[in-house]
Amino acid sequence: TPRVFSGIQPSGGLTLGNYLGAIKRFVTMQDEVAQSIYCMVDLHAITVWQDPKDLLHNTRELAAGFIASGISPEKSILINQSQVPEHAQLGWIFNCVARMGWMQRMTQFKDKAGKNAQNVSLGLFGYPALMAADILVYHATHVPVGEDQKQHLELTRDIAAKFNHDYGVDFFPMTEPVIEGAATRVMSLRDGCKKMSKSDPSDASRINMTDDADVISKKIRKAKTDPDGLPSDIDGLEGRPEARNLVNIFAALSERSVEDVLSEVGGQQFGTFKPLLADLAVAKLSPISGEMARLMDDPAEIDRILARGASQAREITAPILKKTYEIVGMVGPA
Ligand code: AQP
Repeated sequence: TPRVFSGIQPSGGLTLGNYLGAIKRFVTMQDEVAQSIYCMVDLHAITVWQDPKDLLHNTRELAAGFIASGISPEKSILINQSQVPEHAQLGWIFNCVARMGWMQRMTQFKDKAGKNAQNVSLGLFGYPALMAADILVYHATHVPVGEDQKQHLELTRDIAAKFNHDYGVDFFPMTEPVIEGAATRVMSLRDGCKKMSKSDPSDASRINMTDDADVISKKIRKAKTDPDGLPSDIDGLEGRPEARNLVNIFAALSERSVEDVLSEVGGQQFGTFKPLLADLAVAKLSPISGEMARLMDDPAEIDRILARGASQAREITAPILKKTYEIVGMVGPA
């Protein structure tokens, strides 16, 4: 039976990229499959420095963002990674399955390490092995993600296949990525060739889920564009990454196809289109940020939801870890 798992790092506030590329799909999938698990991956977040106060705040705010976006703790299991220890336990085993050469090819590592590869944490290098454990400790079959995670999901399959092969078992499933829709790669508002990211030093590059209506409108008004008007078909977006990005965002927010949107707005100047986009973004995002703020007034309730999620999760992860230990030849969890 299909089982869905996905996670987001509490490494900052949620962005429109996280919402359109991941969370929106999480919400629809919770009704399509029998079981879905959504995770705040705090162990991943600390692969780069996080101020402890910020990490704690961002983890709770991310949980609030999930719930405010429509993920129901009754329908899905909502967890914080460090509260389910089997993630890290299986992660260690996968550190011993994954090969250095595989990790060195990961473009996210290369991007994040930059020229500084000797000075980043060992955890950042091993990130994809822990991510494989996050998924496989549930035997998850489907993982909704943005385009940027495709390579890590291929690595997850490589790890599962090598484990199964080395130990002569058919234990871990081959997980399918689910990468769908107009906004699988939302780009920076300042540079149409760069991903919108919570850790981009420029706040103007992204829309945060907690931005108010004025800030959203201002950021969209100031978003980089080219001098031409909007084309009436997709071919006209060729070589125009900023125009494509704004149209993709419009399509994803309004749940229409890019073709359909262009048939309506084709011919408009950005001076006309941007206010339409801003109004749409405010209409879709304000109810979510309002609900997030309301939930954040009661952090103890968020903690209770996460504690309940962790105990539901461990009913799945503990037997899978136990079986893994048996396969590997370990005496087993005490
Ligand atoms: N710009 C994006 N467009 C579409 N999807 C995106 N995702 C992230 N950015 C975009 C998707 O959101 C999920 C969670 O991502 P993450 O928080 O685990 O890490 P990330 O991909 O590294 O996201 P950020 O915002 O760029 O965080 P930082 O700046 O901390 O690295 C994933 O499914 C991702 O595809």
